[in-house]
Amino acid sequence: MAFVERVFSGVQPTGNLHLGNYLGAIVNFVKMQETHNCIYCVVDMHAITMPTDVWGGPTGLPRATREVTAAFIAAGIDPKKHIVFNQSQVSGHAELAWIFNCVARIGWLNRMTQFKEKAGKDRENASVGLYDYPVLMAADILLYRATHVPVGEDQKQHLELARDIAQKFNNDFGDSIRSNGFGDGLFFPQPEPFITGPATRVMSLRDGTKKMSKSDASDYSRINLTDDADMIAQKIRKAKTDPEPLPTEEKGLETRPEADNLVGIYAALSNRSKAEVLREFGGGQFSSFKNALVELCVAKLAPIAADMKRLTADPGYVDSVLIDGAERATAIAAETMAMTRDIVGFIRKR
Ligand code: AQP
Repeated sequence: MAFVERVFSGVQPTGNLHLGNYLGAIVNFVKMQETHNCIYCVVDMHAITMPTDVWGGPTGLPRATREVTAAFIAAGIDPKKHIVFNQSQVSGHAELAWIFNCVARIGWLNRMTQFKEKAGKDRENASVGLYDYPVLMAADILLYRATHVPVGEDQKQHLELARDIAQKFNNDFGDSIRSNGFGDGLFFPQPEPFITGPATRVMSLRDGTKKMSKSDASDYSRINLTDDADMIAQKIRKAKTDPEPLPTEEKGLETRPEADNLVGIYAALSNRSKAEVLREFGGGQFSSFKNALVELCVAKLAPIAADMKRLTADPGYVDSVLIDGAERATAIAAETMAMTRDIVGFIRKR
């Protein structure tokens, strides 16, 4: 079956949207609008897999959902040409996740490293939702039969699981797909991860071996999209480095994770390669490179922060974007779900 090329991706409304989310995911969301039909989702149902203090509970969640939506729009996503909505407004995500729960195998989920990291030592106390997170993510993507998924490096394993689920569903229900006239047995596409650019894994400013993350206890580990110029400058000046000058060639970054990270951030924000950045700054001290990085970060992020502030001050407008997006998403999702019910053998009203 020839699939219409469609992009789907999501961001959790768990607060502190940071430079890693921006460079690893949102920048590519913006780019892909030029070539694809795109669906971008604020995945609020994923957010509630963590304890309430992480996502802010019932009063914090709407604020965080609007903030991610505002970041999408401020970064350049066009919610009229494409679709922007919050996951919980489209019931198909949960419905398809249930069917996929019956397709995915426990052994597959047991291999997911993100669950191990997020559950930590107290695994028995983690929510069932956190364990099942990758199955819901597969449903998010395949509900729209999306073919391309722009994500950061950390989501690669989840994307592989989504591909396995699509393939097993197509195999398990191949005869039914054919007898219902829904194609040659390939009902769900194999979604392709789109992990590209010099910043697919932005690291913590305090430790170049750890991912920049919303949940890091230290705010100095990340640059938030809402940080003002002073805060950005403070965080970059305090960022961990080593005593050597910057190398002149990229291979000199191999054993220097902090230097590699800062050069990668500069490269991504200036649309250049790391080699080009090192041609300009290699051999120099970190202090002058950091000054240039502060200037670049502020120039790129300040307009986004200002726009986010303007948008979040108008929650009525942001909600209207999400409601309109959810209506358009529902139309696509309803089609997939009707066919999926027929394929599985569920009786439905016609
Ligand atoms: N450090 C990162 N570098 C590059 N890309 C990143 N992403 C996240 N961190 C980095 C990408 O951002 C998108 C949205 O992520 P999410 O909201 O689903 O959150 P997450 O993947 O769980 O990562 P966070 O933001 O760091 O949160 P916590 O602290 O909860 O782990 C995804 O495409 C992700 O790859």
